[in-house]
Order: sequence, then structure tokens, then C-alpha cells
Amino acid sequence: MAKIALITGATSGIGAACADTFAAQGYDLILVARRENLLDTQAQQLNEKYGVKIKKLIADVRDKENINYVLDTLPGEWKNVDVLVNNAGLSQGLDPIDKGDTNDWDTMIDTNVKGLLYVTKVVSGWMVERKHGHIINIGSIAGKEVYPNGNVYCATKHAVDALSKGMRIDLLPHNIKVTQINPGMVETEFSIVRFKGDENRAKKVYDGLEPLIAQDIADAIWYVVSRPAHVNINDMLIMPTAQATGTIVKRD
Ligand code: NDP
Ligand code: 8X3
Repeated sequence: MAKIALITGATSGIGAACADTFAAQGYDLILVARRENLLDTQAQQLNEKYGVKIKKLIADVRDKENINYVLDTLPGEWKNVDVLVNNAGLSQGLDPIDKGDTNDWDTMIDTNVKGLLYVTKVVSGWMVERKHGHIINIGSIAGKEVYPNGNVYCATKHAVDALSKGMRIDLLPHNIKVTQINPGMVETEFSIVRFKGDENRAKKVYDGLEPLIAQDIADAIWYVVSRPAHVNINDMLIMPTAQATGTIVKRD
């Protein structure tokens, strides 16, 4: 059987680019996301383009019982996951702490932190049994610094940063690599989701500069995954040339 990559948040942006990149390298894929129609189309296209096998898991990573169920009920050979890309995540809102929406906070914490943990617990268990695997956590520049009004989103990505370090320590005896990839501004659906469908406001985030595209991040992930067995890249911060920090950017 081919190698297997499990990618969460595969229907859009960085996750979709990863799915294409791993399929192009001959990996079979387990793709996790909530939007069934997008996942169906994507799986069909990747299968036609690359001839790889694909398992679609229509699931919300926040739903612990369901995530456990859909992963547990995968056929045995699909549990030989070589690479887990913990990518599903989002930001909701951009407000000072006293004005933030507590439902948005719950959504971010539940998705970016707890959802990542639920998936990792199950999949790292399979990897520990095989003494083999590579976990890629998608962090952010927001996990390395804090910017105005980023409060809770930044906190979730700082939590991912701590979890990546913790996983690397705990999984060391089991020969499992842990890498964190931290992007700066990548033009995906991210800002549309952050601003709850306000496409004009989302577009303005990237006005006058060239942001990263999702494929830039997928390329970096593939670089990391394709290093020799004795090499692990712990942490990578990838910014557009026009972005120096979370907030300092050069616009035309
Ligand atoms: P997109 O909004 O384009 O993609 C997010 C993906 O996550 C979608 O496929 C979405 O699928 C999935 N997703 C969201 N919530 C859930 C959930 N509860 N359960 C399952 N899947 C979920 O954004 P990006 O590709 O930009 O974001 C990917 C990751 O990269 C996130 O972790 C984000 O924080 C991080 N990041 C993004 C940056 C950027 O500038 N774009 C910069 C730094 C980090 P569906 O809706 O179908 O469930
Ligand atoms: C997403 C990028 O700049 O909004 O993590 O934090 S940013």
C-alpha cells in the first residue's frame, strides 16, 4: 500500500494545497472537513488526476465523539498513517478583548486547540504502535507574536506552539517527528471566515502587497516531510517578502 497522509481542513486553502501535493507524490489520503460537497468534488478530482485512494471523513474536529468514531471505524490498513497534517483552523473576529464575541472565542479554542488535540490523540496512538510517523502542526506568526485585537486567535496559536513542543518531547521515544509550520499572510478563505463572509474587508487585508499562496505552504510541508529519516525540521516561519511581523507590512 502507498504511504498515507491524513489532512484536516482539506477543503480549502492550505489543506487543499497539501492534499494535491501529497497526492502528486503518490500518497493515499484521508481528508477531514465539514463541507461534504467540496470534499466529494476534491476527492474525485484528485483521484482522476493522480490515481490515489482517498477516504473522505465528513467531520467537525470539535466534535470529540464523532472524530473518535470516524477515525476508529477506518479500516485497519488506513490506520497506517505516515503523515498527519493538523491544519483545520480558523480565526473569528478581530476586536479588542472587551468587545470580543465569546462564541467566537469558543469556536477558535475548540477548533484550533481542542480539535487538533482530539485528532492527534487518536492518530499519534496509531503512530506509536508502529514507531513511525510525522506530525505537522499548522501554527502561525500569531503563535510567535501577539498583534492588536488578535488576542484569542493568537492565544490559540501560542497553544499550538506549546503543544508542538510537548508532542516532540512525548513522542521522541517512539521515533515520531513533530514539525510546526508557521505562516504569515496567506490568501485563502481565512480572512473571509475571520470577517464572517465580508469579502471586501477580507480583500483589503492583502491590498497593495503580494501575500503567500496556499501552495507556498504546501511546498514547505513537502520539503519538511521529504527530508531523510535522521533529519527533523522542528519549526518553520514563512512570511511574504512584504511582511516583516504580524502587523508591519510594506504596501505599494
Ligand atoms: P481556509 O479557511 O481556507 O481553510 C480552513 C480549512 O479548515 C477548511 O478546509 C475548513 O473546511 C477547515 N475547518 C475549519 N473548521 C473546521 C472544523 N471545525 N472541522 C473540520 N474542518 C474545519 O484557511 P487556511 O487554509 O488559511 O487555514 C488553514 C490553517 O492555517 C488554519 O489553522 C489557520 O489558522 C492557519 N493559518 C492561516 C494563515 C493565513 O494567513 N491564511 C496564516 C497562518 C496560519 P470546512 O469548512 O469544509 O470544514
Ligand atoms: C493567520 C495570519 O496574520 O492573521 O494566522 O495571524 S494572521
